[in-house]
Amino acid sequence: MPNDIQISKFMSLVLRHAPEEAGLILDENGWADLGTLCAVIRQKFGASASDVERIVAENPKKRFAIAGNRIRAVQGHSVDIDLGLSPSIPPAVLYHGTKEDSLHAIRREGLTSQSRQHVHLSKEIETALIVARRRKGKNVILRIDSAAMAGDGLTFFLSDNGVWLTDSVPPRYLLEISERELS
Ligand code: HQG
Repeated sequence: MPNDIQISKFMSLVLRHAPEEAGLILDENGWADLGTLCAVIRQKFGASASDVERIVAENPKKRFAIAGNRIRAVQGHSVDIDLGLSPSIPPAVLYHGTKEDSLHAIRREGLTSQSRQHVHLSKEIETALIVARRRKGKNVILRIDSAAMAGDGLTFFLSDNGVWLTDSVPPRYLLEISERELS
């Protein structure tokens, strides 16, 4: 039984950040050749093409999309690709989970995309908490006034797996949620 999580992490790595590690070339929309990826995965993990299809279908966050003989990650890229998403009107409020260590910089410059192409935001506060908990340290949840941002002409995109994406969030649209409100 191949290690699905390991394979999924490898797929995220090569489809979002380092395609060259699997000899892949991403087109301008982030699509890569599925056969090439499956061949690398067979060699590295002993998993078949149908395992790859199953891993894509069963991925809990629906991180990947297959179209014919092509595959791509639906968000989270650091490589410069265009997902081709149309701007969407966001819910009035969105959330972002982060760590206390980052707060000083975030208060000063707002949320910036760091190594990725976008800032990632969620509709549910619970999702933001899960994102924050991926890292060590004290969790901080930020409430984003997305209605005001959209009203000021800032653009949002909704990824195919339900993540809200935007270029950056200036500090004036951020509100820190206290621990008390979280419990
Ligand atoms: C922080 C996972 C200092 C930001 C998750 C975050 C998500 C700043 C970190 C997805 C900052 C970037 C994305 C500033 C933002 N100064 N730190 N001005 N602005 N930050 O991993 O949102 O499992 O690139 O708060 O579930 O944590 O990969 O972004 O802590 O959906 O599919 O800089 O990754 O999805 O970290 O996570 P990341 P993220 P997957």
